[in-house]
Amino acid sequence: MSSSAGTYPQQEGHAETNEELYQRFTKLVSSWPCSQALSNYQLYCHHGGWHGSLAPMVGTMVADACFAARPSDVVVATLPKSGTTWIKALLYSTVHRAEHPVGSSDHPFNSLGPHECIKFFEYQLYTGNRVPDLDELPDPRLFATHVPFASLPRSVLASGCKIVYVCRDPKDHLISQWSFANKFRVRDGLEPLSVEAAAGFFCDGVSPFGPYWDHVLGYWRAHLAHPEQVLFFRYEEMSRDPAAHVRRLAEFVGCQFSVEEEEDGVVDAIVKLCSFENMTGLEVTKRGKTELVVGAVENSSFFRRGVVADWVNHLSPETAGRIDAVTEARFRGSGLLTAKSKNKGEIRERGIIAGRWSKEEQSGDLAFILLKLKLQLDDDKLDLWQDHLCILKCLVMTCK
Ligand code: PPS
Repeated sequence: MSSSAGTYPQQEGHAETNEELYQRFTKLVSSWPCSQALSNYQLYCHHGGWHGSLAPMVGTMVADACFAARPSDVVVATLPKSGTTWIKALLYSTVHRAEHPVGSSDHPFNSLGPHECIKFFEYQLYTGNRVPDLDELPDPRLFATHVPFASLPRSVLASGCKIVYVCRDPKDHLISQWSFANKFRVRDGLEPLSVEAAAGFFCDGVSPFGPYWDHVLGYWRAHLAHPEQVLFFRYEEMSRDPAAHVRRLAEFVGCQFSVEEEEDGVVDAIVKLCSFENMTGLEVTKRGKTELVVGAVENSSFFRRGVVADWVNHLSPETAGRIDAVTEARFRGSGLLTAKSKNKGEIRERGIIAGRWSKEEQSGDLAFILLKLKLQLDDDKLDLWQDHLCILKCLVMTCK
């Protein structure tokens, strides 16, 4: 992909160079309030809303000004630490399965990480005074972004192109973000943040591309209004039934699996290829790096544990309760908190909070939990194991 050395017309009679465009936006973002908070970078606050570090915010504005979307484009949108790497891998391997069959010795994943296969507007494409020439990319072009719905490049919305959003339980998102930020804080000679301090910033909305709740609600509402344009996945549901999500993803972007492909096990092969276990074993994950505007990041940093409800190992019940209370208050009435379909074979939508506690569970009634497990084991085996394992862990932590 080449970078145009051209100019961007700011207004009639004046052509702004790319460098001037970047300088103008850098000056603007630098004038906004900022705070380090839950990051290893200064996070700038835009219109009292979202928080991002300087270069990606500038890149976002340049993308807004210069990116020309096509209706056939697909944009992956996520908060950081919500399953971006995973959905990029699933989308890329699904869309490109004809020219890159899963299992082929020259599959791109043998030499490129998912972030190289599907690039971020604000971290990779619109960086370093460049306005890339993306016209030469074949259809469908695949892009990614962490920005809130309202800050998407305007042409994305106008073109009607597809958006694939993934959200994650806020507590797991926080723990993943906190671990990631601390790694870089230590590298940069900063004190690591305590998890309680991180949770405090998070609840105040000062987290990368946060507030979390505004980000999720923005895409959720867009999904409700335009389900054919915005697909909404949850990390927890993807973990429960990745194959159903791969099928849904393929259907959404218009490349359904044929009967032959189904019979040949292509869906399961994609799930396996993109699984945490497989991806972490690849040489490119172990030794490769991805160039981002904030610096080169080791590919291994995008993988940590890859499980649902790891928050129980880090958050006290009080802190978890505080985050859940904010989530319940912010998401009440949105439809994001409630459980939906129970039909076999369909993607089942459940509340956004992983390891949700019922009244009995909150009061720590172990007998009730075990009884419920016994009664419902056949029907809801996986869900219950997942949820109740968390609760039991919490009880053990509380008893300690
Ligand atoms: S980033 O930096 O925004 O791209 O990070 P992101 O990929 O959104 O989130 C990283 C978390 O996702 C987990 N992960 C995966 N889970 C399941 N399957 C696969 N293939 C996978 N790849 C990455 C990763 O481990 C991070 O979660 P935590 O909870 O920290 O383990």
